[in-house]
Amino acid sequence: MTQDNPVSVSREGAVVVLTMRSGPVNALGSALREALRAAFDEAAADPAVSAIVLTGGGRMFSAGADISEFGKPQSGISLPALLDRIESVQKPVVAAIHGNALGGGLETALACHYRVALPSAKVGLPEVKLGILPGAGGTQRLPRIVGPRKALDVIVGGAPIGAKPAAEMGLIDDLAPEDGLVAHAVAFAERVVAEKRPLTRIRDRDDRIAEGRDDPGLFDAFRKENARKLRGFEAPEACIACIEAACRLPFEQGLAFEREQFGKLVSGTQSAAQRHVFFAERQTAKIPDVPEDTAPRPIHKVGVIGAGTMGGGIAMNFLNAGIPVTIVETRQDALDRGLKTIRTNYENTAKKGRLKPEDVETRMGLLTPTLDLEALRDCDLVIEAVFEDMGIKKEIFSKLDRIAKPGAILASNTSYLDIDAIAAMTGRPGDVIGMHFFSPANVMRLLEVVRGEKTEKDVIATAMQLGRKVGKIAVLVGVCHGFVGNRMLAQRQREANRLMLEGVKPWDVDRVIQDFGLPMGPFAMIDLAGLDIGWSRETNKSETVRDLLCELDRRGQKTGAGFYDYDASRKATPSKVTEEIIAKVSGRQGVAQKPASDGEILERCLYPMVNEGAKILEEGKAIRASDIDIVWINGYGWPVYRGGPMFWADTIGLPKVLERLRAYQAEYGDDFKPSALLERLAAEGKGFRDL
Ligand code: 3H9
Repeated sequence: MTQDNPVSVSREGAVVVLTMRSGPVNALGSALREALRAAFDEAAADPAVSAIVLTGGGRMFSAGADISEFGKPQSGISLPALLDRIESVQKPVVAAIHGNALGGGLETALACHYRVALPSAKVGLPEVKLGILPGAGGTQRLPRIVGPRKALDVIVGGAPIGAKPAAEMGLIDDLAPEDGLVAHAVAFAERVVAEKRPLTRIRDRDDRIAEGRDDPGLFDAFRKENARKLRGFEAPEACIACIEAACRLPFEQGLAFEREQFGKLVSGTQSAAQRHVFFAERQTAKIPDVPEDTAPRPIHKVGVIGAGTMGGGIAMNFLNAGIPVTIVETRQDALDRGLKTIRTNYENTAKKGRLKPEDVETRMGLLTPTLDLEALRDCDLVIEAVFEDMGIKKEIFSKLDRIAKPGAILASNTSYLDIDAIAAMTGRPGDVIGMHFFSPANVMRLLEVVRGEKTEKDVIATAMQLGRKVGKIAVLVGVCHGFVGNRMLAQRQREANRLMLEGVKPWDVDRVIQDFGLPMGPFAMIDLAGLDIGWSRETNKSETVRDLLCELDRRGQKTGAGFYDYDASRKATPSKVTEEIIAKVSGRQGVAQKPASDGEILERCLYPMVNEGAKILEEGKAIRASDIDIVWINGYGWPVYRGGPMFWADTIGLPKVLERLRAYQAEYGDDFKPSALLERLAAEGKGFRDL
């Protein structure tokens, strides 16, 4: 075998050990598949070989099919055909699993006759998260070994499971000591040979799938239970149908059904979108002018200024990761309230069984509350999270400049304001950065890291890595009003408002946006956030619908009414009062009343966002279009199966988006003026994907 062979072969007595060695995750690309076929053929034909152990080199067994090959013409043996070959070998084949066996990786292990794993290993079928289903027999073999009920959880849920619970389910035959996987698997194989155990092929089992035949209602019950979570996605239903087929059809027919469903999904838009998101998430970590080996600054202690909703949520991220936090407030009652909220959050998590009761105390023990800004002296990172007032922020940063130790990173959680102006209040603008968390900050995955004009590269590297460490997806953005997410959101909110004044009901706008797949529409979102953000009776002249609603104390969900009326369980119903106010305001402003179709509502709300995204790219405020997609998916709940606004625009075709923007520009003016980048890409027949 040549040195480049992605399968290395060694012998332990009469047992052959085949080790996959391909890239960081042993993705089962064509070269690896071909090499495996050759190695299995050779070992099967060699009379001196009594059994075969298949294992992975490097960090894991295998992360599955090579996702980057989807959508391209297939070369070499297909994965299902390879697995057929492995399963039909007339000698025991034992998979030895460490790290991960995911997707096609686990399917490969399921085609082996036995599976041995390290207790630390994880196995799973996460294909559904890529908009596909396990297409190499996973939907047919897994139910035959764990039963359809558990198979539904594993395949439709997509979350990996630890080797120990997998062993309890019968998915893993034996657990090996952490330091001796291959030796253990070889001994296991030798035992199987010595005991002359018959070859066990999962395809031949049907005891576990009887459960699905006896109780076919279990599938509909599962559909019902998960309807809300699965809304809009195509792959989960196909997964369920395949598991149903596994219970109903002979193995080969079930496989054929799976193959057909897989083919439909893999060539569809949803899967393309979800695969785009997979790679886009990983791209966010790559910053062209900040080398990957840039040494981050050590962060052992974090300071948070402000114990309100944002400050408390931000602090929790670090406490969860075991990093001590000093939290500062100006008043004792505010500090007490903030601490109480954090504790209640932890206690509620513990009540749900997702946190051990003793961990509540461990985490609270890492938190130091204080009214004294000077207490931030020994922090490596300080995050300011007070309300959005430039004057106050400037004052805080000039104080921090005096207090913080040299080299400490000074961050602002501002969601709109100019980081450069804030940095200019210090004698160390290179240490200043934006870290914009999204509410609730302990839950939402997005972190916009805002790079100022003078921010040092190691400060950027630190913020990005720390974000990942606390479980966020960090996206680097530039300084501009609202950064990437809120800057684009403002476009949608403006157009939603215009539609409303033209007589389209807020609930109709919300319905269209929700049907598109976002968790809520623009008006429901304002009701949730509170209509009175930035409003005060004294300063507002009562001209907008929002002002008038606030004056009636309709300030959103928290007051039981906003654009909608809310009952005690916060269920929203359309409001006559709101309708009257809208009619009054639009009459006063002389806005022509005009109905809009659902299609028009969608275009008018979302195309200006795409256009703004293009401007953001033009101005270099985001590194790549896919970063914008990640912001919208993780910060605002953009449906992952639509791949983010920029990917979505590509699926529509930029010439069409451009044509509609021009039409709306002719009617409504330059709010719809297409960006130069959009014009150029459309003219060149390109998409954002080509940038
Ligand atoms: C499947 O199996 C279909 C079959 O059922 C049917 C076929 C017919 N392919 O995530 P990381 C890259 S579908 C290609 O940073 P970690 C990744 O992009 C597959 N590339 O590492 C990255 O590249 P770069 C079902 C892949 O340690 C590098 O490897 N399987 C694949 O944080 C390192 O990855 C899955 O959905 C792949 N399958 O996490 C599992 N996987 O360095 C997908 C990774 O250029 N993978 N790459 O940025 C994962 O969830 C994580 O990679 C894993 C490791 C947890 C394994």
